[in-house]
This record gives sequence, C-alpha cells and structure tokens, in this order.
Amino acid sequence: MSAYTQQPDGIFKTVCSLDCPDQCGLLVHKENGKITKIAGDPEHPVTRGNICNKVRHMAERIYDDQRLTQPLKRTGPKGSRQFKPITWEEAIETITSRWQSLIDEHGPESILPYSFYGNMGNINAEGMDRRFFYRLGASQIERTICTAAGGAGFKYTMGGSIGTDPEDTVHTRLFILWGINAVSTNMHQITLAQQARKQGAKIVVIDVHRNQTGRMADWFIPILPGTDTALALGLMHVLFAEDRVDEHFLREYTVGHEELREHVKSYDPATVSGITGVPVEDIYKLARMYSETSPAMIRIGNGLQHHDNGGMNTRAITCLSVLTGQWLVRGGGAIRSNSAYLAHNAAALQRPDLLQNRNTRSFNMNQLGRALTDTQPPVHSLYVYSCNPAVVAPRAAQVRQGLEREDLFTVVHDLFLTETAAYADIVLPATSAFENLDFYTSYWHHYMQLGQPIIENYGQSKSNTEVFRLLAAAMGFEESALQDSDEQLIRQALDHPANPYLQGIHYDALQDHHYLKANRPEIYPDRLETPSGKVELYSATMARLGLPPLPTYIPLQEQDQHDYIFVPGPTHNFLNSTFSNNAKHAGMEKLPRLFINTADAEREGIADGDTVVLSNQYGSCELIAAVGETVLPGVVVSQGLWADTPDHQPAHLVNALTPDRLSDMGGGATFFSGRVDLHKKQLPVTLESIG
Ligand SMILES: Nc1nc2c(c(=O)[nH]1)N[C@H]1C(S)=C(S)[C@@H](COP(=O)(O)OP(=O)(O)OC[C@H]3O[C@@H](n4cnc5c(=O)[nH]c(N)nc54)[C@H](O)[C@@H]3O)O[C@H]1N2
Ligand SMILES: Nc1nc2c(c(=O)[nH]1)N[C@H]1C(S)=C(S)[C@@H](COP(=O)(O)OP(=O)(O)OC[C@H]3O[C@@H](n4cnc5c(=O)[nH]c(N)nc54)[C@H](O)[C@@H]3O)O[C@H]1N2
Ligand code: SF4
Ligand SMILES: [Mo]
Repeated sequence: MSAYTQQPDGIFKTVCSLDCPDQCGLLVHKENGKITKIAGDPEHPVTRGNICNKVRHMAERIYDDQRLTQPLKRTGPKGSRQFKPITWEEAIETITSRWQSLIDEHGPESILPYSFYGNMGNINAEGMDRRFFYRLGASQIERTICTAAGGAGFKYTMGGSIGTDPEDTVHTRLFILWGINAVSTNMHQITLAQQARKQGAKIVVIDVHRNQTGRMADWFIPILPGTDTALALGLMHVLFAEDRVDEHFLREYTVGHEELREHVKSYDPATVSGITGVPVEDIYKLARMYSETSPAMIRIGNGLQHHDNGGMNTRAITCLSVLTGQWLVRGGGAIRSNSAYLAHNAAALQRPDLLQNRNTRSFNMNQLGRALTDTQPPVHSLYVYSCNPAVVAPRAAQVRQGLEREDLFTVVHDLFLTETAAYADIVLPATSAFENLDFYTSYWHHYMQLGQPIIENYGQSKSNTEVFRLLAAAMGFEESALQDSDEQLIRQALDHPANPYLQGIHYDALQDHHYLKANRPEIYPDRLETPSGKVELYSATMARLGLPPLPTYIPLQEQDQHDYIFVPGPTHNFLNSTFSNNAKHAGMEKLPRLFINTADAEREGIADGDTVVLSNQYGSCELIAAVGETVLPGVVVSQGLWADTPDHQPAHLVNALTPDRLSDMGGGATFFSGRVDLHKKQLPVTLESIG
C-alpha cells in the first residue's frame, strides 16, 4: 500500500520503467482504482509531456487478459504451454525444495539466474535478486547483451560513462547521430536536436540503414556494417593532415595524441572509402564540416557496438570526438551513456559480500544456449526474470534446445506467458512497475526519479524484490539484508558519499521533488577516471590486455560463408520483445520486413512483398521483402524482435540466425555481425493456383 494506491481516483506522477534512454516522466490517470490513461508529465525537465505511442497504450498491457494472475505449474511437455494454477506457497516450496536437493547433489552453481532490464527500477532490476543469488552461491551471469562492448571501448578512452548533458543539445550547430535510430529509440534526443536545427544546426546520420532517423537527416551517410572504426580513423587522418585538430586540448587533456597522429597516416580517405563504402569526397567533407562547426556533438548509438569489433567502433568515434576540443564547448562533445552521473551505491544495494569470497563460475548471457547444452558440470536449474531470452538472446534455436531439456528445472517470473515462460516448470506472475516502489536512473538524461505504487498488485502478482524475500526466507537464509524493505533498499542505494554528483539526492528529497538532477560538472570534469586522468587516445591498459592500444580497424569475422550481412535491430512499436505479444502494437508495425537492396533482390529473384527465407548454420526465419535503396548491396536489415506466431511458431525469430560470438571487448553481443543466405519462399501449390 502507498499513499497513491489508497486513492481510487486521481492523476499521479511516475516514471516509465522500460529499458529506454528517455526515462520519461509520466502522469497516470486513475479512476475507480484502475489506470485509465497514461500521459507524459509536462513538468519533466527533459521529456516535457511527450511520450511514445508504446506507453500511451500501456494501460491495455497492464489489464491485458493474457496477463498472468497466479503462479503456474507445468502439466504438459516443455514448450506446450500446458500449466495449472498453484498457490504461491506451493510455488515457493516447489522451487526451494528442488533447489535444496540440487545444492545437496551438485552444489549451488548448478543454479543459474538470468535477467536483464525489462524493468529499469534499480531495486527490482539489480537489488534483492543480487543479494539472494550471492547468498545462494549460484553461478553468475554476465549481463552483456546490451552495452557491454561500447561501454568497455568508451571506458578505456574516457574512464567511465560520462557524456554531454543532453539538454545542451539545443546549443549545438552540428549534430551527428552515429549508429542510433533515435527517432524510434531515443525520441527526446530528436526533439532537442530539432530545436537546435531551428537555430540553424545541421543533422548528420551515419547508419547502415536509411530508416526513419536517416530520413530526417540533412545529410545521410550510408556505411557498411562494422566499418565505423575505419571511417573514424579516416576522419582523424584528415583532421591531422589538414591541421584541423585542437593542439591545446590534445596537450592538456589527452595522452597519446602523437602516437595517434602517426598511426592515422595509414588511414587515408581512399583506403577508408574502400572499406566503408563512404565516398572519398564525403570523408573530406564530413571531416572539414566537423572541424569548422562548433559546437559539434556526436550521439553514439548502440547499433555500432553489436558487432565483432563493437568496442573498437565506439572507442574510435570517441577518440574522434576529442580531436577538435569540442568537449569544452557547451553543446559539443559526445553522448554514449551518462550512467556514471547517477551511479548509486551498487555494493550497498547488491551486497556482493554475501558471496563470502566463494569463487563461483560465471556465464556470459550471450551464450545461454551453450550454457544449457554444452557445459560441464551442467546447469540444472535456470531462474529467469525481467528478460525473455527465448526471443532476445542470440542463437535462439540452441537456447530453445537448452530450454527443452527435461532435466532442467526452469522458473520464469514475468507479467506474461512469454516464449521463455512456455518452457518453465514454474511460472510466477510479476507486478508491473505501476504496482512497485522503486527508483530510476536514466542512462541518457541526468534526472533521478521515484516510482510509487499507483495501483494494487494485479491478481496475485508480486514484485521481484518480494519474490526474492520469499525465496530467501524459504531457503532458511537468516541475513537481515535479505528481508530489507523496498524503502530500505532505496535508502541504502542512495547513501553514496563516493559519488559527488549525487549530493542532495536521497529518498526523502525524491518524494518531495519528483525530478532531481545530478550535480554534473558544468561542461567537462576536472579529471577523468582513466589511469592518466586524461582522455586515453593511446591506452596502456589495452596494450597490457593484448588489445590494440590505438584505435585500429579490425574487420568483421568472415568465418560464416554466407552472402549477406544481417542486421536485425529493434523497432518503433516494440521495446525489445515487450509489446510484440500485443495485437495492437504488432498491427502498428504491420509486417516483419527485410530491407534489401534492389540489385540484390533482382539477383535473388525476390520482389517487394515476397516472403523471404533467411538461413545460415544456426537456423532460419521468414521475413517480408522491402526492396529499395535503404540499405547498401550485400546488407539486409530487419526491425523488431517479433513474438512467436499465434500458433506458437517462431517464424519471424531473427535471433535464430544471430551468432553467439563475443565482441572484441566487454564480452558484448554480436547480433549485427552475422551472415545469411536468402531465397524466396515458394508457396505450396494449391488447386486454386493451378486454376
Ligand atoms: N522503440 C524502441 N525503443 C527502444 C528499444 C526498442 O526496442 N524499441 N530498445 C531500447 C534498448 S534496450 C536499446 S539498447 C536502445 C537501442 O537503440 P539504438 O541505440 O538506436 O541501437 P539500435 O537500434 O540497435 O541500432 C541503431 C542503428 O545502428 C545501425 N547500425 C547497425 N550496425 C551498424 C554499423 O555497423 N554502423 C553504423 N553506423 N550503424 C549501424 C542500425 O541500422 C540502427 O539504425 O533502444 C532502446 N529504445
Ligand atoms: N536480434 C537482436 N536481439 C537483441 C537486440 C537487437 O537489437 N537485435 N537487442 C538486445 C538488447 S540491446 C537488449 S537490452 C535485450 C533486451 O532483452 P530483454 O531484457 O529480454 O527485454 P524484453 O524483450 O523487453 O523482455 C523483458 C521482459 O521482462 C518482463 N518484465 C517487465 N517488468 C518486469 C518486472 O518487474 N519483473 C519481472 N520478473 N519481469 C518483468 C517483461 O514482461 C518482458 O517479458 O535484447 C537484445 N536482443
Ligand atoms: S518507452 Fe521511452 S519514450 Fe516511451 S515513454 Fe518510456 S521512456 Fe518515454
Ligand atoms: Mo539494450
């Protein structure tokens, strides 16, 4: 119960919990105890009352008749979706007694948690769960599916996830969106850029797909997948060769600029053009434009780092962003992630000390299929929450093969019977964020927000924190940390003297003021968290780790002998796989399309609207051809992590084709570095078609 849940009617401020950089302020309208409308909060300093279509329709998801209301136990074969309702007592007892016997027989590392950020609230995403699994001594999961590679590449260069204040976008004169489909994935970044554009700013988009973001650009630059490091090096070549760098900034704020100056000589525009597909004159034009326009800002997206060379792509663009001294100019610099400014006290929240120095094994979440099918000693139990790996994890056929294992005891905690939950032995119903207390820290803007429960728990659903408290009690764990209340968890997380940017931001203050801004440096920090305290154009740390210490182009792996590079990204009306199970959202998306160049389509005998079968060594899937010039020859792009079809077939499962190789840094995913072959689907001959 909270002050809000007790009021049957009213308009309540809260925050969007989805895994999206914008982290919008919301106004939730309630009548007779039910949410009737979700709108944007005009008082939010960045998102200012505008929200996306997905969340505008979210009340329907909250009250969807498919939503889980009670715990379920499997009654049919795995994947058959046959379950019977059970009580919470039986569910918790079934889970903990099974775990107890697994621990006795195989040890706690036979149990593997698997989660991501289906709910961005910190205590539910990475609070009580972490405490519980540390105490249990379970195998660890490396949560590397999203930003791991780029995060590592950026950190080697800048020391941590710091960037320009997005609110300063309005001051920029040149805004470069590099590998980000912001019209769909970061809409308020576009709103801010449009404001700058009204003052005369130019918008440049560098992408492998001329999608909705590319179409709104003043200048769209198509590039071949995984070649961004080469383009950044080519631009740096021109900047050095034509004395367009800021020598003062390089001397005072960076290390390794002399080495870099020598190093980029070999990346002349002709060579770079051959690698990237970007014409030589465009490389000169962009380099000159970038050095002659100030402020100039780069928004570095996630797309570039879902590649074999993803860490390096991000690092190379980051190095480019410092050469002209733009980081000292309001409205200059770059944004990849700003999460360091709102970093809470992770150790106090997650309590890794509960592991008691046990040395537990660890799995990379991008290789779940291997973990479940090809690991000794085996994983005997999987506990999934806030994530839908049967759809979102790479090499999906192997993941599902693992989930089918009769001897794998699987628990899934979610709001819906997802594709993953279909394989569970026990399914637990989760609350939505509108039913939880939590605090939220954007990884793009600088505002922290509190989300109070607005409605009662739906059916018998429970939050992640509540379920882990129940599991801890049933396991007989006596540490008080495993019974802390949600409010206590938040207070502990925000007690963080080591982060100066959080000064004055604590639980009580968040209740009084809905939006509290990190005390970030005016423009640029005095000292970076790199070993040298400066931007590391040359990274001795990388050299020690056997990585190229200077930004270096390393091509995508060619180990797969297939014709096309396949880039399956997210889409406008879904949030990863969330909403893909909703007919309205799927309807707004219309079709699972495959963007293919006209010349390639002609060669393959594929016409616009044809069903295309994509295949490779991992699996196959079907998409509908969208033939045109939105992608370069040799590249095919899809959008959206589509749900299984109504008869539960994974027909449009793009991750059936994605590799589970790891990126060059950070153990990141390589969703966009895979290759596929294409052919037109031959429709079965029917009597009618014969005539
Ligand atoms: N509507 C909506 N919003 C979302 C999400 C969603 O699913 N739907 N997901 C959320 C999440 S979890 C994340 S991580 C972000 C992701 O959002 P973004 O940061 O925008 O990342 P992606 O959409 O994965 O890829 C961005 C762009 O990179 C391009 N790209 C792919 N490979 C390359 C390359 O090698 N070079 C270049 N230059 N471009 C390339 C793709 O064509 C795509 O247009 O969005 C968040 N917001
Ligand atoms: N091919 C391809 N694959 C990708 C990507 C891509 O671009 N291309 N993007 C990748 C990226 S960047 C990401 S971040 C991942 C995202 O992958 P996921 O983290 O799996 O994201 P979703 O698909 O949105 O699934 C989140 C699930 O959490 C559930 N959920 C929401 N709130 C709660 C809660 O409070 N408690 C519990 N227990 N459950 C909750 C939702 O109902 C939903 O089923 O996908 C990755 N997969
Ligand atoms: S999904 Fe993103 S854009 Fe939509 S309401 Fe949530 S934070 Fe805002
Ligand atoms: Mo992500």
